[in-house]
Amino acid sequence: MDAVEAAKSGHPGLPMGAADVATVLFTKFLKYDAADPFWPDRDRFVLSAGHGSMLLYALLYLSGLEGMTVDELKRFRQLDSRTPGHPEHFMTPGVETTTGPLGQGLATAVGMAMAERMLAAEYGDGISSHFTYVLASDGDLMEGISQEAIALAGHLKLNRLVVLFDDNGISIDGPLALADSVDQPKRFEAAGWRAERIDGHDPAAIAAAIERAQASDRPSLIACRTTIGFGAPKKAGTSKAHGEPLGAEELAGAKAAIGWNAAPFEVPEHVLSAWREAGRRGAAERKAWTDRVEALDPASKAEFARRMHRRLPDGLAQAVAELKDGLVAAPQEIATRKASEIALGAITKVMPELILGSADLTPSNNTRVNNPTALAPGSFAGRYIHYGIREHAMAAAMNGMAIHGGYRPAGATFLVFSDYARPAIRIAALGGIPAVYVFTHDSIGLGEDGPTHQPVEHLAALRAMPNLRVFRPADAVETAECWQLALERTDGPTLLALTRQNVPPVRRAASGANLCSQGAYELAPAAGEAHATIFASGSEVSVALEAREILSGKGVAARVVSVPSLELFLAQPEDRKRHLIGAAPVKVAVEAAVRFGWDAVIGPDGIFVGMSGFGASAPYKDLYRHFGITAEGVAKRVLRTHNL
Ligand SMILES: Cc1ncc(C[n+]2csc(CCOP(=O)(O)OP(=O)(O)O)c2C)c(N)n1
Repeated sequence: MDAVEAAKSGHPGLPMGAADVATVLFTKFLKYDAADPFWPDRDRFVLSAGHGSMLLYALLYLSGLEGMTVDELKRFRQLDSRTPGHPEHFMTPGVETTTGPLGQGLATAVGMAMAERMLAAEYGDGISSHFTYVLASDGDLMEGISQEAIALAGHLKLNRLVVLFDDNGISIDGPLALADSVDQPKRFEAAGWRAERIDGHDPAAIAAAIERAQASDRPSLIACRTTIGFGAPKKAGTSKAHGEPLGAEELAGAKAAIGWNAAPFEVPEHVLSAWREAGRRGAAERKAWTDRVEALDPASKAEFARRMHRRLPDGLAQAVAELKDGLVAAPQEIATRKASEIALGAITKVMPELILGSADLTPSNNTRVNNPTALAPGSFAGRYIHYGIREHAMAAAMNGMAIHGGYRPAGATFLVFSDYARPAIRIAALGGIPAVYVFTHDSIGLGEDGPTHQPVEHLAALRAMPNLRVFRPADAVETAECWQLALERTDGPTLLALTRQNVPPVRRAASGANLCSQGAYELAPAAGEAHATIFASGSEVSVALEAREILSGKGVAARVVSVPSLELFLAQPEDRKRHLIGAAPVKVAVEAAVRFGWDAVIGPDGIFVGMSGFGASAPYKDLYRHFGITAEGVAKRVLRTHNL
């Protein structure tokens, strides 16, 4: 209450309403040790209702987490504080994941619970055995992503996932009844969960329900009936307690109601010491866990540490190098999704932590390689995940697995359906989570499925997202290089946009260096002084090369620059960029997508050969002709502009 008041902004209602639930959980059940918020086998607590962030900060302060001082509480929502408006795991130790966009935390927690069981299947319950608790609000459960997430969790029987639903019947517009009449326990039960309703202000009832949840063979929903803004004389139970400070009068009234006489931000010694003791409860368990890890055989111990620290296996670079040599020696005209499958064939052999999966497009995404076992209900000794047609929960669960530690998730769907996953991709980008998206069918080149399935604006939209790296490799060699770069990255997500259709090999010469690592490189120089530079990505790189040939036949020298990652290229130092863009009078970009973003390379008067609207349904070669994305088309535009 004091912190929200001091910040003159924030949400006091949830912290006040859910304080009883959180207190029982943190002081009696949650396995954690405030001395080490990163202990791998701690219970996870995800505040999915991120707007109630002050609840979490208060809990971390009370538990005695280093760095979470009363001063930080006083700096709630201020620049560079550990107490930002919504919880950010990259800002605040003890915060398990970034939340705020409702529903994300719940779906992320599903991934954490998956990773916990998967690690247990590999290393035993002695190494991985914790619960994942979620505090979710009405808003979390109204969001569509929650349906995807609970269906996945129920199917897999993630029995160590416990959702504490802050069932206060209030959202911003007023009573929930304005817009919702779902029976949440029934909904969860229908998805394979155990569900019950309790009084969320009755500590004994809360404790008993958590005990039942811990013993369940299914994930559990505990609908805790609470009063938002509990204790505030007038605002309690109303949406007025939601998103604004209480105000002096309500604040005084709320404190008086519970006999609280301490000054603002002061916690009486006996209360604080009881909490600090709770914060130390897990110390012995942590020590016992550390001893068990120490007792692992040396190889398992080293491998466990490697994976938890996200260090790549020694064999990865070698595997990619050998693969590239093989591809150059025996060039193949294949789709880049097929090239990705080939790359994964080599990579999965050396990288057991790579967990592939698809949102029900496995045969199209080519993500299932080397015949891995798939996760199944109650069975987690697998390397493959059938997420179902749930792109959004897939991307969020990937975040959870990656943040949990021990796994590098890579999930797949069609590029056009990145829209269905985008909010979770954004969390990965914001939070520096190294997820990999294997998004195939990346342009009109997918052909007959037509414009609903043909991305045109998606590359531009995804490139616009800070800290998301988008790669669109041109052939099998570039695909191998882009996979390597995706896996080498540990500070953010990478998206691979891959073709459905076959593409000719464009990288014919061996190169030890990873030419994709700076986003662009000169693939074919001009014969003599260049009149034109043609930039292209993915499937259009071969179009650019062919155009270069045609132009050469007309006595016009052109060079081709392959741009597997436009934004990575644009982030290079100025002189490198200028050098690669070059001084040719004509600059052309070829990409079967919208122009947006390319002006940074070709300038506003550059020639763009691509799409300006939606695609159409037809065999892909017809579409390329129809939309003028052909070598002849490119050559003609170059010749026309210069009256050559
Ligand atoms: C995806 C998304 N949409 C909208 C919001 C804005 N918002 C924040 S809290 C909230 C609803 C609050 O109701 P509830 O979830 O019941 O939380 P309570 O008021 O009970 O704390 C909304 C719409 C958001 N944070 N995320």
